[in-house]
Amino acid sequence: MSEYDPQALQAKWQQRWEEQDPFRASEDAADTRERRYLLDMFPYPSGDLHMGHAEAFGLGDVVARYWFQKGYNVLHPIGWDSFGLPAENAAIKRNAHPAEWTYANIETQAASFKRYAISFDWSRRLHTSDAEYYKWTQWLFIRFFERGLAYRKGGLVNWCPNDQTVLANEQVVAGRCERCGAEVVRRELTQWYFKITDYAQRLLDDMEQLQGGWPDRVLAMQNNWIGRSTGADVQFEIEGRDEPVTVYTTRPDTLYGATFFVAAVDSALADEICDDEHREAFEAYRSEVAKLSDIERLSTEKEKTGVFLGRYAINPVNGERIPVWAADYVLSDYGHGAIMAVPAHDQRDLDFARTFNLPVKVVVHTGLADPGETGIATPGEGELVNSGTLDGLSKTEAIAKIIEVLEERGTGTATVNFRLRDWLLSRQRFWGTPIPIIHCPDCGEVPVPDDQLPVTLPDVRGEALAPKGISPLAGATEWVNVECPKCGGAAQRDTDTMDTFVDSSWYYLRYTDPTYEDGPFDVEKVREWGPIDQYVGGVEHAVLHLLYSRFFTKVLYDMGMVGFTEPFTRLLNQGQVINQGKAMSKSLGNGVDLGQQIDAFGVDAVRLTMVFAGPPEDDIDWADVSPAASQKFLARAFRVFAEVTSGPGVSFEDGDLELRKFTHRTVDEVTKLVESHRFNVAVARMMELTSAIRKAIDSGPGAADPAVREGAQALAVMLSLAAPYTSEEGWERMGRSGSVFHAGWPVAEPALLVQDSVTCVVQVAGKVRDRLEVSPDISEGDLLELALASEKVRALVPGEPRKVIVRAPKLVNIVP
Ligand code: ANZ
Ligand code: ZN
Repeated sequence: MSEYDPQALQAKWQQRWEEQDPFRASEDAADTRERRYLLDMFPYPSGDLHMGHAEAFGLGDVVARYWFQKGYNVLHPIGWDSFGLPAENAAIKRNAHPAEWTYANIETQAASFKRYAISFDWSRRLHTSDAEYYKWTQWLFIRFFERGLAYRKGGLVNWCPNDQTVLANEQVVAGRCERCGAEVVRRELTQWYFKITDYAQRLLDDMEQLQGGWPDRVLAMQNNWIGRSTGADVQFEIEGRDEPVTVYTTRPDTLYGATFFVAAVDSALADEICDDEHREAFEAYRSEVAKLSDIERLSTEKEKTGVFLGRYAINPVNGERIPVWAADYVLSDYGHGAIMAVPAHDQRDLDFARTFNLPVKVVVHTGLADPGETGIATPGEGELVNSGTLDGLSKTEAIAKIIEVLEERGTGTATVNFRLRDWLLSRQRFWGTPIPIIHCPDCGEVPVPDDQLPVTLPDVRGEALAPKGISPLAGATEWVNVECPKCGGAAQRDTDTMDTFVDSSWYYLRYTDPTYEDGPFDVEKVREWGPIDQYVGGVEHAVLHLLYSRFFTKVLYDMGMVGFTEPFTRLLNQGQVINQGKAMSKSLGNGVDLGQQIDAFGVDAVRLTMVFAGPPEDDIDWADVSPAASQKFLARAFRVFAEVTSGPGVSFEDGDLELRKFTHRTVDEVTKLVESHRFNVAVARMMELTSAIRKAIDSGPGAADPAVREGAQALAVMLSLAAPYTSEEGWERMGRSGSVFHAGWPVAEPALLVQDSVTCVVQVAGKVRDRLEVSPDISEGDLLELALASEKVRALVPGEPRKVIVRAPKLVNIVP
């Protein structure tokens, strides 16, 4: 193998690494090395690894391998998020069990990960669909249930008509199912929820800990999703109803401008207060709306619709009678499901008012034209008018004052509201964690006793899994019918399974000891390893997995099981791999197959291309990068390693000073670049070092010079982060024993980083007039200033020069 042959290197080293198992985290108590925990979001086993995996895991591996080189005790585990719909759909199609497809794909992916040389600790592998894992998902569910954090309620839920299952709000993207893209409809169902809303404020507050460690955009997305707003709850009497009705408003200052009242058409309130005369129209309208998605309901484009309910509400501040309407733009599950409408200052209310000819009353003078005429609401700052004692106040002053008044009279209070809803976790599908609850006609919801966990899935396969709107588990009568654990009477198991996001909300804790039998995780070990120092994954999880995991961690903290409140200290969101400017897709025919790329260019070239393409957060357009060029570079580095002729014991101090300085400067820079995740620039520096060594071999001190060995060794270690096969082979060729992976990160000697000065020639009209000693990295501006300040130059160029040419650091030419 004197020529660079990536496929041969892969065959050779993959086998050796399999034997050596080089990346085990140490649990030895005597091992005092600092611990670091790096985690890539675990994969879903759909088919083989793809380009997206290659990028995400390739970038994470740069950090992990850097930490190994730095001598940390690194935990870098891998497992599979292996429950979920695609397995079930494949099983229906092939008349098989979802486990067959799932575990076959896991094996395929595991083999590909090994070939792709990610530095995993393979001894910690876990699969969320293993009974020994989901036993603990169930155990956690029961703990949440006992704390009142898992509960069942009826209500309108998001329903995917294609997958025949409910979805959490987080899984509805622009009105469509996050998984299959079908338009989501609403259905009335009784379902299990996690009370994530109890943690809304803490989910916001603790983001403080994540500042700087997480991308700003992810924090902003979570912030928006949680959607905290401050305002007031205001009580309105409804004529002929005993109890007042509460509305939530962020603008209590506009109370005098409320000219009508709206209840969500699908709310119990609307149904209750509609009078006989209007009932027919109301019910017809309600069934029309039931067909719409939330997105359609809230669309500002859509013509406003609604019906008058025949009743009046009383404005608590001025006693005015205002008509009560039902409409779809008010949602039943936000605030209190009813609003006071202030058309002058809220656009949706104004659109509605104009559609139904309702009055518009300006109560904040903003200096803008009358909304009743322009059709443009004025929500901004201004001075209160037509508002009794509030007149003359600013918006902020008026909000404070009116809240005071309302509280005094007992008709309102200051309130904080969150847009976040509870997490709907039941799924009417088979391939998931069974909900460990037994429904007893006498005792109600009874958790399965801990010593009877796990509740394993019954054997259902093929056609029996086809979606029917109820869980396939309901058909497994023997499994469903059980004795009530409390009273012994006839009872039935819950037949829904959990959202797979429950499985992935705690897996990072289990890696610390994936076979632990006394709990979901070993509390001691989590204390030693947690929280995760660096998490790597796609931004598509910004409000799903990342929010749920943060919630779980806080609950576990409250249970005394973990000592931290945030699971992921730092988060890296890699970009996407796209092709020809577009996301890869079957319909566009622009997919790129990872296996083919590896066959054509070798693992290292593909990995290096991923790392070199640009900043890790940016998308990589595969049409713009060149794995062939990466391969060429690796061949050049390989030849350098192969040509080193001085022995391993040689003293570097005797080496060529210029090359030594170059090497140490590169080490210094690459270290900083890797630390700050500018991996692409780090690769560029390694390429420059490779050229410098090449030059030293060919036209400098020659291959036998100790500086050549020093540079080549440093290069091999640094390059091992992105190109493990080439580096490992190079290391062996240079006669080094042991793996390059644990060779230790090179350390730059400060003495070799000091830059000497360079001589700069200063010309006036092309003739040399002066020489200056300057720093080699002087800026053009500074250099010109120095040159113009030279006495010899000033004598010849008294005024403004006509023209200057600056070539820092070596030349300045001035034309007087
Ligand atoms: C009167 C008002 C006047 C409002 C005004 C706004 C501007 P955020 O900020 O999202 O919390 N609202 C309350 N409950 C609603 C529901 N169930 N469905 C639809 N809209 C609802 O929004 C709070 C504002 O949204 C509330 O303040 C209310 O309209 C409306 F010049 O009350 B406001
Ligand atoms: Zn019972």
